[in-house]
Amino acid sequence: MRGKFITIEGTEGVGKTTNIEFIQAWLDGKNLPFVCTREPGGTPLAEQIRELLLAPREEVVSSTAELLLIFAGRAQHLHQVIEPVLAEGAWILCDRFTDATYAYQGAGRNMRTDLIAELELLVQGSLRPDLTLILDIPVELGLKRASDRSEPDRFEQEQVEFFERVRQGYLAIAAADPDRCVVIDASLPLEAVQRQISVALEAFWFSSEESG
Ligand code: Z5A
Repeated sequence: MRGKFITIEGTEGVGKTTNIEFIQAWLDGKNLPFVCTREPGGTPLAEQIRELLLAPREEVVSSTAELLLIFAGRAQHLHQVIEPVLAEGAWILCDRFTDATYAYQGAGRNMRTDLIAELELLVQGSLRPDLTLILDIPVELGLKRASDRSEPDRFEQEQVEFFERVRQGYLAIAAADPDRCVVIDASLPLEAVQRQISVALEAFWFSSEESG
């Protein structure tokens, strides 16, 4: 049987990295074979593309160049990792996927979503995540949490208004696709965040067992 494809999303500093460890422990607890991966990245070539995308630079990066680099990395990641792993019956846990493109490039950079949808179709065909956890917090709180980390990358140098659009982009995706997306209130203490994640995972597990 084909594996399941779980993605985790959110704006800056929502706690994806922190909570991925929790989801990995849940998958282990269910004895499910899985691969944890990320975007941009996930293969040597796609990780090189990630470096190109995140590096701060003086040259202004065109939104179209950024979008095409993201989908180039995604095409390689799908071909090398995601598709074969799912076909073998293992699960994929991916830190960001195409919802990030709709949120960051679509809502954040004001790029046309019909163009993003065309690239999505070209690169992914009909493949979509089975479950997406969208960690949501007020932008200012996320930026505060993230501010203690290393030097800001090219995205982290954006203004608050950019991240507000990204946040609203994610909430619109969740509203449009409630069967796949679960919004998690990530502003709460970690234990409360992980309780919500656990409920979402158990509900998903139950429905995938039911559907065979
Ligand atoms: N990007 C894009 O534009 N288009 C695309 O299609 C894709 C990506 C796929 C890199 O992503 C950039 O790529 C991203 C969008 C763009 N740019 N931005 N911004 P990334 O996922 O690698 O980078 P990131 O967003 O900066 O994620 P991160 O580094 O993994 O951070 P995080 O997961 O959101 O947060 P964290 O490191 O787990 O937590 C931050 C801090 O908060 C940390 O000190 C924690 O201990 C603390 N924390 C976490 N949870 C809590 C709670 N509940 N309470 C209190 N403190 C907490």
